[in-house]
Amino acid sequence: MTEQPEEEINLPDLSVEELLELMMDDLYDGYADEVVTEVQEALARGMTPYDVLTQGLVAGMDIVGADFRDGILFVPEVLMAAKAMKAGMAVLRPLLAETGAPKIGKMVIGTVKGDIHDIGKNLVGMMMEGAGFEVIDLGINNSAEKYLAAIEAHQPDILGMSALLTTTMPYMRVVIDALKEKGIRQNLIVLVGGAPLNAAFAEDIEADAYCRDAAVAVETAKKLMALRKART
Ligand code: B1M
Repeated sequence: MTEQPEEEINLPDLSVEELLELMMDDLYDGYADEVVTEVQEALARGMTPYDVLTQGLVAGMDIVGADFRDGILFVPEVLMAAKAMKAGMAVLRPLLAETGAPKIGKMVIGTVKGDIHDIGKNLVGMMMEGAGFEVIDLGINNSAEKYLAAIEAHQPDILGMSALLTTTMPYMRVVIDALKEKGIRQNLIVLVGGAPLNAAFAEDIEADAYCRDAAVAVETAKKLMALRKART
């Protein structure tokens, strides 16, 4: 990544590409306030919230992920970047959720037991809200019991599970088995996602679908909800 320039940067002087580049750099460096200002500037330029999210924040986080993997960044730096990402997402969240449309379904979502990664899960929740779903977010580190209790309390159409670690993704099977044991598996659409998963894994644990990213999660949820409605 490029060094932070010493001179004052005047955001309106930057092209959109330079602005996005700066947003990615500042996210990488964990500068939350700067990221918020740049997100606001990009929106003021007429970029859609979705484009700011994907071309600025998610693109920046991808670089953080690669450098974390390669041992260039370490946990404290990644945490700072994650904080900056969350600050930017907080600006976009109400805009992405602003549809005014009637709710088209209800989703309970959470990261599985043993796993504290929540950025991707939060993004999925935001995009689902934006698409007109009611979203109940259980946060991180959810046991099967917590999922079951939330399903009983909220009666969702969809259960979404996220896992970012190869060591925690098998826990999704534990949750699905618990749904089967309770006799409620067939009442729910189960969607799973997270970087280490794939479609074969989702099929193996008998989830309804693997969602590569938040946009796919929305499309899949809408498609499976429509199929379900057509059957009833
Ligand atoms: Co972690 N971490 N981390 N980490 N971390 C990864 C996942 C890792 C791949 C990094 C690496 O080595 N390259 C690696 C896992 C390796 C493996 O399992 N094979 C790893 C590790 C090892 C760890 C620790 C064990 C490190 C340590 O302590 N030694 C530790 C684990 C702690 C734990 O969970 N018990 C740990 C800790 C952390 C931080 C706390 C520092 C921080 C998390 C902060 C937070 O989430 N609040 C962190 C981060 C940020 C990452 C990376 C860099 C970025 C993850 C991220 O937010 N990506 C990550 C590297 C990477 O993934 N490239 C890494 C951006 C996000 C938008 O993408 O989450 O994939 P993603 O979500 C996407 C899709 O996957 C999908 O849609 C999302 C949006 O498009 N999706 C869903 C996700 N969930 C979905 C659910 C759905 C549908 C779609 O439901 C329907």
